[in-house]
Amino acid sequence: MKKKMRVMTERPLNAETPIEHLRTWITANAVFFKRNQGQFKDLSIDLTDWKLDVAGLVKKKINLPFEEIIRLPKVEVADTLECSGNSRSLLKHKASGNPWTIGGVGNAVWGGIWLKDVLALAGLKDGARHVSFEGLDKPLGKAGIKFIRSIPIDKAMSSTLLAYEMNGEPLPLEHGYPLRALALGWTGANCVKWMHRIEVLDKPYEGFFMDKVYRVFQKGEDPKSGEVVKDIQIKSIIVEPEKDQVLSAGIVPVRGAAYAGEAGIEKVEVSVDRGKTWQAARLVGPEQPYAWRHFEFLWEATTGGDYTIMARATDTNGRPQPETALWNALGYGNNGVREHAVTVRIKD
Ligand SMILES: Nc1nc2c(c(=O)[nH]1)N[C@H]1C(S)=C(S)[C@@H](COP(=O)(O)O)O[C@H]1N2
Ligand SMILES: [Mo]
Repeated sequence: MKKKMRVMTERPLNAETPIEHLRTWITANAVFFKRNQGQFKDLSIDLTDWKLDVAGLVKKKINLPFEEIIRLPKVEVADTLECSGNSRSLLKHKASGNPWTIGGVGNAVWGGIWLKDVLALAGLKDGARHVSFEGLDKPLGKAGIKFIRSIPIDKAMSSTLLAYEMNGEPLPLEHGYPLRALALGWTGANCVKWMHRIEVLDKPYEGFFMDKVYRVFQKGEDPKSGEVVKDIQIKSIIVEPEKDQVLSAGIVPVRGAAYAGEAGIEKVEVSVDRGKTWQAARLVGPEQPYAWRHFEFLWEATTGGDYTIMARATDTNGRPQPETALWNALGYGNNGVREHAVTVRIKD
């Protein structure tokens, strides 16, 4: 029996994908990680009165019913989505937030339309610099904080999708039905779900989810002084064998996935001696922009004992995965080689 998702919080739902479901290139919708700031389960979205509003620095404000969205040219693209906080619990020094292990990531083929086609219908005014997305989920707390995020205009015009399908199915409610933004290769926070409003702005949107969180800063610093979390940084995860597994001597396949956001994967190397020596892994499976690449290394384990396995990826811009992650107060972007080491035992 395949394992169910690892639920971290029930309301709102935050749950990660079990490792064994990270072994396929496509992550099935049912086990795809779920990350929510607010409640959505009681949202009743009726397509007949749903509309996408486009406002702000546009020549003509528009609102598009769903039938018009699906009449625009359809594209299908793969995109590996990762929560900024993924692997947080593997950091050596604790950081606050959901205790993700490695399952806050998944790869899907998304069907939808290019954001640039929608912006072209409205027409951009001079001074358009950012595009904000607003979700329909329940605003948070007494202040009624809405999930609103903005991305720079270049990203919006070059490689941002508005998705209404996920792996060939209508976008599931948990993943943002009926429409979500997908800034391809960028972390989940930039990919607003249950989207119903786009506003074109002259500067980044100011609000809780832009200024207080999803920024890289140190303890005691003003969150706003830190960089906004944008593109996914190079990383690799080992999905087989699993930590603490006891294995027989012989050929032990070491498998995993590597991803680098907007960049591709050039190579992955594997070490079975805690990083002393490295050998090339074979890249396997589909190779597509914005999508992870799986790798495999057949390790000949001859002698019994404990072994620490590590993987190290390099992206197509020649940037290597860092040996240890850059620590920050909210524990974002843990992509350290050492933090992702897996220790196993080979039986004598
Ligand atoms: N409206 C809305 N969009 C949202 C969120 C949210 O809480 N509300 N969470 C974001 C975060 S932090 C992540 S990691 C992704 C998770 O997408 P998933 O649940 O489809 O995997 O959605 C993003 N979009
Ligand atoms: Mo996230």
